[in-house]
Amino acid sequence: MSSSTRLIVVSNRLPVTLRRQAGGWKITASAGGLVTAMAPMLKRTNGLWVGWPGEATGAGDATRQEAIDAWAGGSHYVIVDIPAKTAELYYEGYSNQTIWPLFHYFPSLLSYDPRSFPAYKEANYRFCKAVLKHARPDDLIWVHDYQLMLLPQMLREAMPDARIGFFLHIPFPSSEVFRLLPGRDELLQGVLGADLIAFQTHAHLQHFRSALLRISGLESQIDEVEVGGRSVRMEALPIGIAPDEFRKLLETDAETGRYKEQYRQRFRDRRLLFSVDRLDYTKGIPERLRTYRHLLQHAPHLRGKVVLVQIAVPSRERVASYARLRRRVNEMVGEINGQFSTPDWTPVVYLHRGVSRPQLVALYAMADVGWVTPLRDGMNLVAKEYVACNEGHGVLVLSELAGAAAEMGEAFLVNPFDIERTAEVIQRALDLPVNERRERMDALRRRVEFNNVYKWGDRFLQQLEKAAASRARRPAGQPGLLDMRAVVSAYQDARKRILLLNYDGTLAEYTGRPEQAAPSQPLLALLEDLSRPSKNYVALVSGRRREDIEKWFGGIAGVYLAAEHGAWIRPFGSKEWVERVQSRSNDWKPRVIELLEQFVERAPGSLIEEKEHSVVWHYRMTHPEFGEWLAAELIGILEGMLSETDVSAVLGQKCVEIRPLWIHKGQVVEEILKAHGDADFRFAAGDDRTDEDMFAQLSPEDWTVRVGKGETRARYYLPNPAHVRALLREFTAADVPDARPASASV
Ligand code: GDG
Repeated sequence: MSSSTRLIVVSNRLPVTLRRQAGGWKITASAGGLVTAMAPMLKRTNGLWVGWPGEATGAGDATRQEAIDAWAGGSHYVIVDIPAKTAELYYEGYSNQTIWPLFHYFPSLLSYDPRSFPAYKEANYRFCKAVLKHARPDDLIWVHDYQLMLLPQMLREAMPDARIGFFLHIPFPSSEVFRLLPGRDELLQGVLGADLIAFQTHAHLQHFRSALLRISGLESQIDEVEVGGRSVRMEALPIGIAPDEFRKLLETDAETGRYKEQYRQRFRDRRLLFSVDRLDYTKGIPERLRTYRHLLQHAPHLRGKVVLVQIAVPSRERVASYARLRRRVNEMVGEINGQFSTPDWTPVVYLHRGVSRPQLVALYAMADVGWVTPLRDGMNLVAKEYVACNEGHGVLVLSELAGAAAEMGEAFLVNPFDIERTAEVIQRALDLPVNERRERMDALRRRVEFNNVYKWGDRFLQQLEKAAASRARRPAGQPGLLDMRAVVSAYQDARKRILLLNYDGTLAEYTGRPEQAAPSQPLLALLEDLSRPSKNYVALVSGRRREDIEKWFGGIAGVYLAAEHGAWIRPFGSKEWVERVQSRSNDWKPRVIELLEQFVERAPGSLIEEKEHSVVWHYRMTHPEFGEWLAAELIGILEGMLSETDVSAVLGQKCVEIRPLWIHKGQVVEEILKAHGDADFRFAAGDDRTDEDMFAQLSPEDWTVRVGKGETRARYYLPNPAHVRALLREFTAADVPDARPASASV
């Protein structure tokens, strides 16, 4: 980060609590991984934290902001006030009863009040205004989590050049689940306002990409998506903990030491199973209790020998599903203790409240099993904290549905819904020889220490700076209308020219059926004229079948032809086609065609086009909305079906094309540029997603032209193929200033 860069953190809650007290305000800082990670960066950059104070009263009372500034020694905390009713609908409503259950795969717990989305918008807007009041052009703005998904775009509209990053702490669900969300399109557009969007795991990132495609029709690359003439980077950046803080407590804190000794005595003859969670239905507490009951029933020798300490920190108590959960957990604990307790043994020690850090750390250190089995979790820091604090004798039993599972392979991974298997695994963990326990724990500890929260924060900001810098280098905003005079003059001045032209939708209008789009005589003459000057290298880069391209354009000598997106080429000056094939396996084709046939039946008027290396489903002739809807469904099915292959499905202009990943127009352009890198005029025109691969090979100074509307990385646009033909005609006229070209009537 450069010295003038300042960090602005925006999160739903400010990391402080404010209570009114006689003569002023009582302010206490909250602890937690995020605060720990942000603190050094905020300090280093003299940064700001913008957030809502939650329950605190005192909106409009200036003494509150003054008190917090005095406490922080400067204006480091910016309070966002939200009126009570809006706050309820925004926070308890849309955030915690709509987004939260859905993103954690609990659609049955989703409840949606139509007033809550406008309130969510309003709350996001209040955050936006607060940020705008303080933001400077050089700042890095880091927006956190699901409560603020509209904020990046709101900020982008107000500050088009701002550097904005977004991190989602919770899972991003499969697009099948995400599509159930009222407000889904706005939320996607909202986060796309950022330069960098980061997730806890690759799986979440993939789900997000799939939602972009299936809900917004946006194609993305592995880590990038084009939107509104900008590119947005996407990353998986798993959050870590601050291991030093835990180590410090263990090594030097007397209170922690006392608790450790106390627990050592208390659990002397027993094995300690330990869980700590917010009391949330995603954390799998009832399932854990059921598993424990099963264990005690089926492994009677463990009775009296194990204790489960379950800490459940009260959370969101005003939401009905949480109140129900609380009752359910109380009942279950009562039942288990009622059934199995003896005068000197209680199987479950249940605390419905938080404990102090020293107590928590002492329990982590002593526990024989860290039982961390959420039904779904973005990351789960408890798993990492347990590993950081344990003395090496313990075993981590971790849900495979927590984001942490992706990095913690040495844990015993379980499916928490499978009670019998999980109970077996707990038993195995208890029986595991001590050296194996140590080996696993050491490997885990090394990773937790290495991938700590400081690295996570640094990495996020580095990536954000990079993403914003590459946006700034790109020409700003939407493509501008191509200035004919400027391009013709550049063409005229050039010593060597490359012209890369797509055919359908670029040189010729679309027709109902692909075979009806044969080029007109004047168009052929125009291409002939264009390719005549010796300094011109004209390439026709099409996705069509080789037969079509050969039949239609084979007669024009000097033109380079590429068919099937470059699977076949006819180089400059050659009459022979070359097959640029790296793998001949077309095994996937019959299965795909079988599927497409079902889609043809469902959408009368649609049709299948089979090429040598690809297959296309065209739906131009179907009902437009139904066609789009089916195309999204088809892509979703194909994504799963082809996940193990190098074949992918791409949305084209009213078609879905299925082809090997290695075939794309970018490759053709790369080869042409390699051979003719000295060309000082480079022009490319195309109209659909497959042409973006062409544009990607060219640099910002080149003449890249998108034909028609749509997301593009091209610098310019032209409204339709007639304009492209008119431009090419101008080119040919520029070469023969005094003579009208033969193709003047195209
Ligand atoms: C969200 C995502 C993601 C808990 N009880 C006590 C206590 N804690 C502390 C733990 C830990 C934190 O609370 C809980 O963090 P988690 O990661 O487990 O869960 P969420 O609150 O749901 O957080 C989650 C996280 O964001 C970060 O990105 O991992 O997936 O849902 O630090 O130590 N601390 C004290 N007493 C307690 O009783 N002192």
